[in-house]
Amino acid sequence: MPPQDGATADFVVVANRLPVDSVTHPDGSHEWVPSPGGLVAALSPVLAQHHGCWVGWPGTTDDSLSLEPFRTDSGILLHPVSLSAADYAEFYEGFSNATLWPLYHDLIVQPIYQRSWWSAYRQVNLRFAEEVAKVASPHATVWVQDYQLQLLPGILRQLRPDLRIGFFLHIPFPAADLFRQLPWREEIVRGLLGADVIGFHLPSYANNFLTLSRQISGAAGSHTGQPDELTVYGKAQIRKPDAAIVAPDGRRVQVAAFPISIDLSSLGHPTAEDISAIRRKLGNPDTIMLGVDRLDYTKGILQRLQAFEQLLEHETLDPDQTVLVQIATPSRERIKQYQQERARVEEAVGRINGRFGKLGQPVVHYLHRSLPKAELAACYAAADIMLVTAFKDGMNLVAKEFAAMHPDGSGALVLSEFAGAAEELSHAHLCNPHDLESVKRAIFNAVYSLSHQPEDAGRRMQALYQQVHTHDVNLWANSFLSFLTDHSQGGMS
Ligand code: GDG
Repeated sequence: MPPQDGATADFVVVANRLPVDSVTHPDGSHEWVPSPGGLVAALSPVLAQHHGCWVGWPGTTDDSLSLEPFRTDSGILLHPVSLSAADYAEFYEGFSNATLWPLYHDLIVQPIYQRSWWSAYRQVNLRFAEEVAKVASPHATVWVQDYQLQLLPGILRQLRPDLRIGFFLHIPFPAADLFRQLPWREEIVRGLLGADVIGFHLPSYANNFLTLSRQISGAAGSHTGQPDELTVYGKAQIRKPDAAIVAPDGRRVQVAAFPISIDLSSLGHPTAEDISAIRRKLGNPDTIMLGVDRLDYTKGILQRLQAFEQLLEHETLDPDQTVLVQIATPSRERIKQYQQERARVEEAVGRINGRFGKLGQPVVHYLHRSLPKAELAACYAAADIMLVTAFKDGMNLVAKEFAAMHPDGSGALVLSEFAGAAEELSHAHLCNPHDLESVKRAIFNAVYSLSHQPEDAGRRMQALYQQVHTHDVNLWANSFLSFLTDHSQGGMS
């Protein structure tokens, strides 16, 4: 039962991270500063309307900091869950990011299966569930986010059967044959089946989950509907029957696809002067290429650099007239594979600049840090060609952000077929990142279309812009929440 004291909420979002950053001032005082991302922007109206609460870890293992719940200026209750340094190492870096992340991204690196990490994952999921159970009003709607919290729906269903529970996975869901490697596969599937609705970016991920839950005995009962009848909400307007699974407790669990998108209004509005300032700083080359990624082995940064290097080597690209800006945001830096990836990327950047740069004129501008939002927006707007070459990516918001910053049809997008975004952004220059020739061909085609087929290039970019303009993150959030309302018993009205 919910507690009788303290603030409770009709709508609760649960994510690994709270949307805040910890800031310690020079005088030693401390405050939490909101860090609004697309998800917060999309959910803020619903959170504000329903006196909503966001439950999550505030991003620090410093246990001297106050972890009391607090309200943002817009009235959203932020409810911190603490993680110790050991939780961070085992639950976050271990099970979430060295077991599940590589397994769900098709084994680009080998997942590590370690029992102590699994135990930490269970304990942290339990702790999150207990916090949600405290803050959720009777019959509240709870929306659980992502792979770090897959056991939470099942635990919460037992603690609070009155709740309406939705789950959304932000990363791909792998083929059943890969997932079945996981020693704790039944527990994860059962955890997810605690939800009323399980949402994925793409129908193919949803189908993988349906196939898996059919194969794992004891995890799920019978199925209704055909996976190939899945509707993509927020994309198709027609509602076909969806696939549902009958959970072991007899509830029907709906499985559907909701492709996430971006908040166009919060992207920033660089001026013509901002854009020319960036082009000037880069030496006013004919072509600016741009990569923006967390430094993650799934993103294909090294392959993109290799393709760029070979195009310079074969004189397809002119090093005096082309630059590549690679922004690589630091990520999961204590995990070995991330350290290896960084070393390889930085070695390639050094080599390419050593081979093709001149004094004061590098061909690759590499930043290993996070840029302020306004500067990132100006980079998107200044870039001619965006390079997104992920080996596997749930969606990839960077591709959509680039398209959103080119409403006039300027620029071109090179996009991996293995990024979820490729389904909607089919007017991009698609490539297979596992095949260097394919990446080179897509980059060449993008350069060629800008210089020799401007009308075709303009038509492509305008189609990309239209897609993201008409399918934003609000459509995603509203589609999920109204589907959840239609397919469950309890929850807010
Ligand atoms: C996961 C899934 C799925 C990047 N550098 C800077 C910066 N960013 C922002 C981008 C973009 C976000 O980070 C990255 O989002 P992605 O979608 O590209 O990738 P993941 O972080 O892997 O996200 C992914 C997503 O969840 C949502 O469901 O699309 O597939 O892996 O918004 O703009 N922002 C700032 N400075 C930077 O230097 N300010």
